[in-house]
Amino acid sequence: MPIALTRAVSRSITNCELTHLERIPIDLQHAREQHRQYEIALKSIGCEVVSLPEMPDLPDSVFVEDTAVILDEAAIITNPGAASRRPEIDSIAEVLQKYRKLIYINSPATVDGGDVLVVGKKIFVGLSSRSNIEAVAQMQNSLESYGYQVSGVEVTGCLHLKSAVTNVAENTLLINPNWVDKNLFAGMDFIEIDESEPFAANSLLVGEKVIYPTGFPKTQKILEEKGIDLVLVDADELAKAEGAVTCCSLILN
Ligand code: CIR
Repeated sequence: MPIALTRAVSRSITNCELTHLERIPIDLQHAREQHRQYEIALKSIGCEVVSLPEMPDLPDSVFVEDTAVILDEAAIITNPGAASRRPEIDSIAEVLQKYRKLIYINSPATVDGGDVLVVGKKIFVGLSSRSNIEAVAQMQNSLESYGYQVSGVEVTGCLHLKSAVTNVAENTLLINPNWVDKNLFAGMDFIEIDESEPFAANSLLVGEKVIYPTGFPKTQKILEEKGIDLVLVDADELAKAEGAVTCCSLILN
């Protein structure tokens, strides 16, 4: 049974980091209800949900994805690109050390988990405002012995690489080709988002099911027509904090 680590929405979420979005009010109760539904969706697809307590003073702490990268052999504890998010990592490391050997990323390297796309033994790191080439080098160094190949990829127009591209099935990527170049992922199959829904590329694959937001009906239809098995969740309240469905969990297979 996969384990999904989540963390309760912080009461200070309204002070979250924002890069590409204007700040608009976030309804805490609504965000918490949608987060609860997300946890229910994770359980419905067979995950054991380990729900960590709220961190009242860390606005973005619900977005646990950014604090770690889970591999079969180890967990990378990131050094988040936004200084406000670095205090999130210690408590995640404390939990993850029960399940995995830990590998730490150290300054000047910075990386957010949202920038790290793992496809088999290939690891793509978005070179974004949060993640840099030093992190690519540190990850390559630490993971070479496990057979991983780590590369940095340019990403534009969005916060993280996984805003632009995620796995939706074995060897198949859901992608916004305006934000990341398809040619970087040689040998993969692609499903392109509907162009009118630029934020539609973030989906969470667990086993053969995909947790997917209700806000992108055109891309949803494209996915359904391709036979992707979707579990739909409302995620528009946390989207105001620039978070999406991958961001709210760490999955340990
Ligand atoms: C941030 O800017 O760090 C948060 N407001 C949003 C993080 C979303 N995380 C993700 O896409 N992995």
